[in-house]
Amino acid sequence: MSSAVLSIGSNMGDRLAQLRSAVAALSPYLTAASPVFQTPPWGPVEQQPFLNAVVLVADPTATPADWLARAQACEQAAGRTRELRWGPRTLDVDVITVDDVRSEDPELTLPHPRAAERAFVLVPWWSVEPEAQLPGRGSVLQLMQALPEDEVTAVRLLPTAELWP
Ligand code: PH2
Ligand code: MG
Ligand code: MG
Repeated sequence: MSSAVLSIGSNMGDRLAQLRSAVAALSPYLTAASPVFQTPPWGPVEQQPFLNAVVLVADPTATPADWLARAQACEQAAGRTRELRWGPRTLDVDVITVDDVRSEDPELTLPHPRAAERAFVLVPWWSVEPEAQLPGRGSVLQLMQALPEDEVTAVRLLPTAELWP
C-alpha cells in the first residue's frame, strides 16, 4: 500500500474552486481531506493570502514518482505556469510524505524538506490526522506546538468551505 499526504494551496483566482479541482482529480485515491484554512503568505515574496488544505490519498500500486506526477497533473489542469519560486500560484500541490519513505532525490525530496516549519501544512494535516507523524521528525502535533504561536493562530479555519465528501 502506498499512502501519501499532499498539501494543496492557492492564492490566485478562484482559490476554493482550484482546491476543489485538485480534490476532484484525486478523488479515485482520496481517503480524507482537511477543512480549508486561510493562511498568511509564507516566505520572502509579498503576496495575497492563501487557501490551504491537506488531503490523504492511497493507491496500492503508486510509487512516489506517481504521486508527484499526479500532483503536477492537478497543477497543470488548473492552468499553472512556471513562475517565481514561492510566488503566487493558481494551484500548488506538494507531496509531503509517501508512507515512511525518506529520500534525497532532488526531483522529490521526502518528506517535504520544509513541512516541519510550515503552519499552513501542519495545522491542516493535524486537523485531518491528529496522530500523524512526519517521518524522521516526530509527531505533527509536537512540530506544530514548536512553531511560534502567532504563526499557528494565523492559520484560520474557513468553516463554510468543505472540500470533501
Ligand atoms: N506556498 C508557497 C509559498 N508560500 N504560503 C502559504 N501560506 N501557503 C502556501 O501554500 C504557500 C505559501 C509556495 O509553494
Ligand atoms: Mg509549495
Ligand atoms: Mg509546489
